[in-house]
Amino acid sequence: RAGRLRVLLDMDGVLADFEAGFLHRYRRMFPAEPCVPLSDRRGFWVSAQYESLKPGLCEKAISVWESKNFFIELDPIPGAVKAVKEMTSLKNTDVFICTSPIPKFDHCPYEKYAWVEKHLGKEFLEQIVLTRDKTLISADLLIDDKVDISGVEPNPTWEHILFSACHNKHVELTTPRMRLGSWADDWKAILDSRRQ
Ligand code: UMP
Repeated sequence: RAGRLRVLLDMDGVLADFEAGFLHRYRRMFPAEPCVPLSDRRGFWVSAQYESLKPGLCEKAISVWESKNFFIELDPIPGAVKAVKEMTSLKNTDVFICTSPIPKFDHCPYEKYAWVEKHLGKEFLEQIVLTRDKTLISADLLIDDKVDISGVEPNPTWEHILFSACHNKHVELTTPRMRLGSWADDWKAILDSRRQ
């Protein structure tokens, strides 16, 4: 595959709107409990921020994304579907979805596949990588909204592009790292900067 660019796209927070879907369902399931507006979200772990808001809310937050139909009902992030289709049609470009399923496997892995079929089409099911450790997967780029991506491989092959999200937009990046503010930004230029 010499001369081709391989891109990994994270799913939650990059293609599917996990944060908005979570808040919406949490308020429906726990109307009497306090919540964190998206503008106040800090840190990747929703469960940790909710626990610090009130003891016991960690468990309640987890029960939200463990519930049936949570993942399939997530709305696409604005511009994501168009961008993925466009990226896939680019010359010399291989696009994969790289996503970490939650350990409770009753619904999540199934619904992630169903979401991809629904929004990107059956052909795209071939491009899904489910892994809890993204450092194992080799690629040129990983577009992901999680600030710290680590695992057993100390030197992943990919360059991490931080996709902006409500929980990371205040984070100041230390090492010279690129950000993609949204799918309206120039993601093609970022891909081109990594081409040989
Ligand atoms: N997730 C948690 N706890 C949280 C927030 C998210 O377990 O507080 C899970 C749900 C998503 C998964 O399915 O993380 C997303 O992982 P990435 O693929 O985006 O790294």
